[in-house]
Amino acid sequence: MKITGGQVYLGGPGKNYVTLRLETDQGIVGLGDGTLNNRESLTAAYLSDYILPMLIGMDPRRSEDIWQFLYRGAYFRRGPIAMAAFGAVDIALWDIKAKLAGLPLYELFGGRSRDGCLVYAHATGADIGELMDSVAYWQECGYRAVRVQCGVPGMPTAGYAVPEAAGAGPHYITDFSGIRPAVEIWDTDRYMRFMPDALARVRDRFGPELKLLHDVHHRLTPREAAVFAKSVEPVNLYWLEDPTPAEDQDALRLLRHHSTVPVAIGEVFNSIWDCNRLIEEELIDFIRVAVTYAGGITHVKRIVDLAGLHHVRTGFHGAPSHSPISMAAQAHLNVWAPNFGIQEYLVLGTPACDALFPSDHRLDDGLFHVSDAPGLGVDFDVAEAARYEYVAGSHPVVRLEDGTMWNY
Ligand code: CS2
Ligand code: MG
Repeated sequence: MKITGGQVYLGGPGKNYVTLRLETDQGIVGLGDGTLNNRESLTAAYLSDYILPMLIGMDPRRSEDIWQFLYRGAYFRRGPIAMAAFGAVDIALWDIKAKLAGLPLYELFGGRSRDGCLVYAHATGADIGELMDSVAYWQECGYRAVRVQCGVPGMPTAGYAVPEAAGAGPHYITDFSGIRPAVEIWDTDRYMRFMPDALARVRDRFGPELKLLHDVHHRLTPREAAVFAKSVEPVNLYWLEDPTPAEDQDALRLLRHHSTVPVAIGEVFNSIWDCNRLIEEELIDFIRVAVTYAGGITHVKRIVDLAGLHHVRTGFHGAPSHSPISMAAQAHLNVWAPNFGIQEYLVLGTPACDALFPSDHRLDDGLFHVSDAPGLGVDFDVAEAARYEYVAGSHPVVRLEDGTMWNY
């Protein structure tokens, strides 16, 4: 069997999806996703200019060897752009493999470990009143888990709470602000004084059943993160996400020493080497890598297996920037993984997105049910794709009030 050609499509409804189509001499087409939020044209170029020409003539069934060829052959290791481009190829090769076998992808991993997979939505509001309405909206939609982000009084811009109108329904939270990023102002003291009480008020209002998650979005120092984690323990969060930047994997030791709050980290990682210590030393409870960003199914499955040895569950990233193709790949891993935790999943399906990526995956009663169609169970309408083009943009940057550059 041989790869005979392929195309890269850049664009989509509300997001610059990077979609890879691989064609084979047996008429089977594989779909992959290389969408790297905020820098999409770079992975598209990596695929078009370098990878696609190399793949022609290769046997698509040799997905492991092709992964090693791309990773070792690049010489300069890892990095988000390369690993997202490799991820697109890998997802497409697994799609081809499963279609060749006439099986849904999860069967190739080891079959189902569950029927439906727990998902969570994003509740947000510019103030506590809007936030309560937003939590109520997603609970009424059937979600059993909700991420809770609230604007902070006196914080000039939100504080990583996208001030959407409560109950806005299925929508893209496009955090893009044009190619020159908007500047958001952050004040840790205001956040530390306000957020624990806001989270406690949400817990009081919605009771003990609803799973509540909160994303600190890398904004605290390790010490501040330890103080904050301790202060929110009474809220009984399902997880506290990205409490402190984790390039320094040792930074989590302090928090772990002072608090039992569950910690979720990983959406900015692109390889097992970014998180192996966090997992092996059990400094986290959930690993948040995204299949596209972390080199595709082949590499992420290694991360999931390592996590499974250390009581770490999966909580794959699933922001609205993720294509239905990468979300489908994650859905198949979710239904197989013995150490599955939860999946971030916002888009309830918009007509434009469903027209571009037809599939019979479905959300029911707060659980995601993956398609049993052969392969990923998602298609790509090439004619529909012609309606979209790339729109350059970046999400905001963050500075402290004195102008110091901080973490978005
Ligand atoms: C967020 C992301 O969903 C999340 O957990 O951290 O939406 C993040 O802000 C974006 O992916 C950044 O591009
Ligand atoms: Mg996050």
